[in-house]
Amino acid sequence: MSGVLVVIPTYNEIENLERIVERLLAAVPAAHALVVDDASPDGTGELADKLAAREPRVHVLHRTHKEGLGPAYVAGFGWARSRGFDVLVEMDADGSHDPAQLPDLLAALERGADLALGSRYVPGGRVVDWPLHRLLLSRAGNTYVRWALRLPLRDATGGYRAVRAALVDRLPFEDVASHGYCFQVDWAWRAVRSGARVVEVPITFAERTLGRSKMSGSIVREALVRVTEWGLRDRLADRLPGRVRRPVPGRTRIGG
Ligand SMILES: Nc1nc2c(ncn2[C@@H]2O[C@H](COP(=O)(O)OP(=O)(O)OP(=O)(O)O)[C@@H](O)[C@H]2O)c(=O)[nH]1
Ligand SMILES: [Mg+2]
Repeated sequence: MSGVLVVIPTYNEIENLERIVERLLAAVPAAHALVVDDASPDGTGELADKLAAREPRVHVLHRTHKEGLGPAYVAGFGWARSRGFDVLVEMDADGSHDPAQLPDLLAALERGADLALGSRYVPGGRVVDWPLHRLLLSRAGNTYVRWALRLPLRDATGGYRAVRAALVDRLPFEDVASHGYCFQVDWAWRAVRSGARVVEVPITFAERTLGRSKMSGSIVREALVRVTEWGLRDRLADRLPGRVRRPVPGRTRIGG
């Protein structure tokens, strides 16, 4: 598959970054990596610059503030599109996503998918070494998402995915406002509703061994509030036959 860019968002991942980039380039030598760093105080951004200086397949996008995962990916996707990559990949820096499984995601795109979601909760998928409370939170979150949004996915919150750039161009990413991992739910849902071919590919997800998690209560609350709001709005729209969810052509102002 040509033109693959792996976007790796980082915030304080100095112990993990070099290893993940090495593993990635070993697993898929044709891929390029874009590190999107939100001015990590631990020097991750400077390390990324050093890696980029010695390896032409590594690129860095520096951002000035910590804004969360969503805005980092939106910026990374914009960077990728302006340079013509035609497959974009999301991958964490902390080693939870195994680069050796990236060929499985890319193969799903080659078989015709627009979006391949690395899934912990389809047959063959696994979670290794997660404390029970994290596993329960993730399972409960996904169950709620499936029910509230009527989304036919087992793992909509995961952050290891590959997407055709043509789908990224079709979805309105600029108004995907979410910061935490509900960003992942948000755009997976948009992809499914747009009629895209979305498949789940089993992955083995491993707990990070170095560095600290950025998961927080506010990320969980954001996801809960937004998913509930989207689900209610969606159901309400179904119940009001007079309401249309798309602009009415006759009322669309042209050139105005
Ligand atoms: N650029 C950027 N990257 C971030 C930000 N928050 C998290 N990340 C990165 O996003 C990836 C996922 O974050 P994690 O902290 O591993 O979150 P998580 O996977 O939900 O939590 P754990 O499973 O506990 O590690 C990692 O590579 C982080 O460094 C952010 O605000 N900005
Ligand atoms: Mg992680």
